[in-house]
Amino acid sequence: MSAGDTHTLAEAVLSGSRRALARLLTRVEQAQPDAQDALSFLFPHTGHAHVIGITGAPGTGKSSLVNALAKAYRQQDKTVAIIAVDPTSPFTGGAILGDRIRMQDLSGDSGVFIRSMATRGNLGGLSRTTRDAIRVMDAAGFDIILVETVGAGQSEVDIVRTAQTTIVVEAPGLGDDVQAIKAGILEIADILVVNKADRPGATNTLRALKTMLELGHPTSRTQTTHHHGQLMAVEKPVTDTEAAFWLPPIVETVAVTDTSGTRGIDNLQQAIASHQAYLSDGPARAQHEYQRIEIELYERLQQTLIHRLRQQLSPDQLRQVIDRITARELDPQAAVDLLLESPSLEKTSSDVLQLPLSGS
Ligand SMILES: Nc1nc2c(ncn2[C@@H]2O[C@H](COP(=O)(O)OP(=O)(O)OP(=O)(O)O)[C@@H](O)[C@H]2O)c(=O)[nH]1
Ligand SMILES: [Mg+2]
Repeated sequence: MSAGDTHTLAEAVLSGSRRALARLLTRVEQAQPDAQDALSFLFPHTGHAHVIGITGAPGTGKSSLVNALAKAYRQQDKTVAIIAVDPTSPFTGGAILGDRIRMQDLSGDSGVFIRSMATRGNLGGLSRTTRDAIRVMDAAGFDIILVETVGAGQSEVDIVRTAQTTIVVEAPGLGDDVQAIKAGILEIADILVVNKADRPGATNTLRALKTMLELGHPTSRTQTTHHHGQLMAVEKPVTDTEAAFWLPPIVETVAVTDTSGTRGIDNLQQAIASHQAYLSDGPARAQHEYQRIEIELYERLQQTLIHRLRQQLSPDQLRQVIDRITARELDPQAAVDLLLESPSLEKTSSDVLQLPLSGS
């Protein structure tokens, strides 16, 4: 495909073609060199969508929630794009097949666009591809972009950082109450959901989450203190700086529709809207966006620099350096300095900012 074709494709995306959108997403996913041109072209048209990340342990009901949320947004006439990121299974994987079936009742609605991304062996890195896919969807004009990832490792945390609002989903009956929640995942939550509230144990999960939040969050209203040798809970006074913090609300939901119908989806939508309002209020927004872009920039710089180095160093050079470290002639940091100073690399530092960021 020529640069002109990519341009046409990107323009078709802007004018609302779903076919062009699907084709461009494939190019982005495969890290095709010309995809970068399209991304650059589309970038000025991004920044309008509200990107909502939904993460949590496997089977907590993320896809079911995405489905319910998408329907609720459609009822408000908002257009919705969905990205289900599966870091492990191949494209035909069971999880994604399951998602397709769960989200079937959304198909046929042109205001909804669903994309699964199975990214094992992905060329450009999982979080970068996800970010790029989100940007394409954003440029395509969707109001809401829902990104589902399994909250299991660092890469998922990275993906979630792409979102403006992050929802961490917990459910009862996944082992020892809150054990299923990794501390790192909890920290990134803007909203906590206890899904499967119809199941026994939901109250325990809710209570455990509340305790964890109250102990761990900077805006926590209650603090424990020792008083005459007894542990007591005390209320902290509200200060101005604290008012600028966001205390993650906990929302109970039932996401399945088969028997009793869904529950709490409206509350979840309200929590999302409140978070969006909080974000669009002055300093919080600027800070949030700055952080997200900073993370992305470092990630791209890192990938590009490493790629550039790999291209310029021969495997022999690398092997020699490793041998010298093994022989204790060089320490690893001195080796890094040496490699960066190598004459063949002189161009690297000055050229890096002009490099295309596709990394391919
Ligand atoms: N009882 C009950 N079951 C639910 C609820 N939400 C989802 N489920 C069921 O839980 C199972 C897992 O739901 P999914 O939506 O696929 O969960 P997930 O978190 O997307 O799963 P993975 O993507 O595989 O990690 C399915 O059988 C759902 O029908 C709920 O609110 N109550
Ligand atoms: Mg799922």
